Amino acid sequence: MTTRRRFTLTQYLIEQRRRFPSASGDFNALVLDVALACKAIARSVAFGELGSVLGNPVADVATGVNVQGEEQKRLDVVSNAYFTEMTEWGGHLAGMASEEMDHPYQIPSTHQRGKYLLVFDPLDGSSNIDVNVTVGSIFSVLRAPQAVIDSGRDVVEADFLQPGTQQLAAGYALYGPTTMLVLTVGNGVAGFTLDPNLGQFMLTHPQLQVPEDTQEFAINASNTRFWERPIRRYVDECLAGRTGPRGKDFNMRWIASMVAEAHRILMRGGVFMYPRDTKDPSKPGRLRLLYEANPIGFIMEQAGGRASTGREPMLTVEPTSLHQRIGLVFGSRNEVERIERYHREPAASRDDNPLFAERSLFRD
Ligand code: AFP
Repeated sequence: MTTRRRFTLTQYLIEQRRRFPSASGDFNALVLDVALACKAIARSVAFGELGSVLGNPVADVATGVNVQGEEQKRLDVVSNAYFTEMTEWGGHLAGMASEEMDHPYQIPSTHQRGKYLLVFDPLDGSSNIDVNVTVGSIFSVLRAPQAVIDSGRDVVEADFLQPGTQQLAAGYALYGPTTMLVLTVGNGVAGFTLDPNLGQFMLTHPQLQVPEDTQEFAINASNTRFWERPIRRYVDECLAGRTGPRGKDFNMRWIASMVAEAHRILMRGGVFMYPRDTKDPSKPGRLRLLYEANPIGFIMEQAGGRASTGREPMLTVEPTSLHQRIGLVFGSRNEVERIERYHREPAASRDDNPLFAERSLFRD
C-alpha cells in the first residue's frame, strides 16, 4: 500500500507565509494555537457524558447564562477556557472576545501582548451536544488598532468593531464524524482533517469552492410567520419546485448548527438563511455578526460563494456592538444574489405575485 504524502497545517501556513517575506511568524503561531484549542475541544466533545467522569482537566466549571441570555452548557464553558488558555500566552494577541464572555478578554499582565485580536464562538450549535449531533468552533483574526499595539493598553469593545473586510483570517473546526479545520488566510479556503493517529491536521481539501448554483436550502421553517416578504417569496418559490417559477425541485436541510450547515454548503453547495425577522423586535436576527456571520462570510466569499444580510454584503457591515445580531444569508452565489434582488425589488411587484397572495405555500 502506498501512503499519500500530505501537507500538515503547519506546512500549509509556512507556504502561505512565503507570500509575505517580512512576516514575523506571529500570525502562524496564533493560528496553530487556535488549532490546538480546537483539538482539545474535539477531545472533550468526543468524551461526551464521560468527560466529567474521566478527569477532563477543565470539566469542573461553573455554567450560567451568557450575555445573549442563553443557557451555557458545560462544554460551552470548557471550550471557551481552551481558547483563552491556549492562545493568551503566546505574545501574539492584544485581546479576545467570545460569545461566552460579556466583555473583551484582557491578556494577563504576566504575558506579553501582541498585535492581533481573536474573536470566537467556542462551541457553535451547542444545543446539539445532548443529541450527539455535529457542533463546531468559529474564529476570526483581526489586527488590533495601532494605538493598542503601540501602548499595550487593555482592549475595549470599540477595538473589535471592524467590518468583516478587515479580517486577516477566519476559520472553523467541525466536531463531527471526523474533526476538520477549515481556514482562510485571504488566499482561498483550505480544509484539514485531523489524523487521530498523529494528532495533526492534514491538508485534505486544498481549494474549496462553493458551486454557484444549488437546489438545496436551509432555514428554520418554524419561523415562517416572522419572515419578511423577500425571504417568504424565495422559500415559496423553492417549495413550488418544478412546476413553480424556478422550474426545478429543491431539497431542504436544517441541522441547527450553523457551522455544520456552512460545511455542507462548502462541500456541495446550498443556501443558508437565518434572516432578519419580526420574532423578537429587540433582536434583528439570531446570529452574531463578529464571531459567526463575518468569519463564515469571509470563508464563503473566499470559496467563491457569497454572504449577505439580504440587503448588503455581510463583510461591509459596520459593527456597532460586540455581540450584535444580524440577519444572515450565505452560500451558492447565484442564490444569494437572487435573495438580495428580491430584497431590492419594490413591494408592489411582489404583491402581484400569486405566491404572495393571502394563501402562502406555508400557510392554509
Ligand atoms: P447554539 O450554539 O445556542 O446551539 O445556537 C446555534 C445557532 O446559533 C446556529 O448555529 C444555528 O443555525 C441556530 O442557532 C439554530 O437556531 P434555531 O434554534 O432557531 O434552529
